Amino acid sequence: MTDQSSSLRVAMIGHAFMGNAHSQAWRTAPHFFALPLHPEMTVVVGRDADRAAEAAARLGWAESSTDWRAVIARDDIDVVDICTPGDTHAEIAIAALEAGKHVLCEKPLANTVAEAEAMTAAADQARSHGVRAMVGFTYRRVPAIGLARRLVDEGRIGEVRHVRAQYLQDWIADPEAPLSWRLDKEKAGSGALGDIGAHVVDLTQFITGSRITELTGRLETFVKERPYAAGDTSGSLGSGGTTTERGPVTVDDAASFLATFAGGAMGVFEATRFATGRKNAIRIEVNGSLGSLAFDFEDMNVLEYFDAREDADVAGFRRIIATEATHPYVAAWWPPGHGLGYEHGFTHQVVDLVTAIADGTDPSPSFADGLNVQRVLDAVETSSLTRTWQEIQ
Ligand code: SOE
Repeated sequence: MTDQSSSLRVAMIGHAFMGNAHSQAWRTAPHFFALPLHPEMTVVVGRDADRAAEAAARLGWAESSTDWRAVIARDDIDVVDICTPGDTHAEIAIAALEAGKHVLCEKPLANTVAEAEAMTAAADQARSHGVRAMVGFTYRRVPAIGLARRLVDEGRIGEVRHVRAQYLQDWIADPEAPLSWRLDKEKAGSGALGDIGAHVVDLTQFITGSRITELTGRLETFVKERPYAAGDTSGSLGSGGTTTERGPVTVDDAASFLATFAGGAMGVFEATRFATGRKNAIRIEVNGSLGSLAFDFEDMNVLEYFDAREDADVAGFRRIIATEATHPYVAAWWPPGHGLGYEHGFTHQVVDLVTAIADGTDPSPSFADGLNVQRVLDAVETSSLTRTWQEIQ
């Protein structure tokens, strides 16, 4: 019998790629971190009963269901974790918040600014009843990224002047890769822009502590038609068989934009799934008046730091291996140099969410932060269509 005052009973909606990542986080977090509340993996929800039951057994959920509405109505659920495509986020999140459940929602928060506004309003309303809402920009929780933020905060690189950010993948560079839901505007909202560009918008604003105020952007769709997928592509990125029939790609393949930050820095952004050879390269470089920082997720345990105050004859970028116990989140894991991976960001997300719920504080990034990112994405789309600069509210 569970002590309900110290447990947090979780329902997860969706069990594909993100559901797998979230499941390992819920499973692992209590084993490595001293959490103030104990997560119970109560129920996983999917559209197909057999596949949901298989996912429950494989991923460690006590039960499965095909009815998210019924699950949200249950008294024995405290947290709803949304791992479904973007077109369902608003409906599920708002229903869960109205039912008094804490919500963790995958990124981007929604498919449109209007949906993100409604979700943020629901989160504001729910907060007055002690209910918390968080959006899953997990890369904030990579130790090297946390360290970058800390160094900027401490003034180590001085005034930030340049922000250079790229998110590069190549999983649909092959024109015969199947038309997955991520290439369907109805389901995904946008393409590279929202799926991966959203991450670098969040990361650069997080690291610099400064918001984007204006931008001009361009979207491109290189491959306008693709073969339909032969099977279910929900859990994979572009792999699997295809049919002979083809359908339209309704999202961008690549996005780029120039931006201005509130603190005066100039930003250059790029997000693409056509950067052949780049698998998950999140590259961020920040140049300040006193130094620079550089990060690449393909070498995710390293943060490069240049201190412009050092003597020129010995100055140079140093590779900080962000695996010291003094680096964010690392103390709970391995001895120095033993490295963390993609999945640890999700574990840290669970730690921060559970801690915020227990402390009665707002988790970060909040739905309001997710709404801000949505406005940036929307501005890039409008700018691309109208060939104009756009201001962000
Ligand atoms: C696919 O491009 C994807 O899985 C994104 O949806 C994730 O947010 C990113 O972490 C990895 O790539």
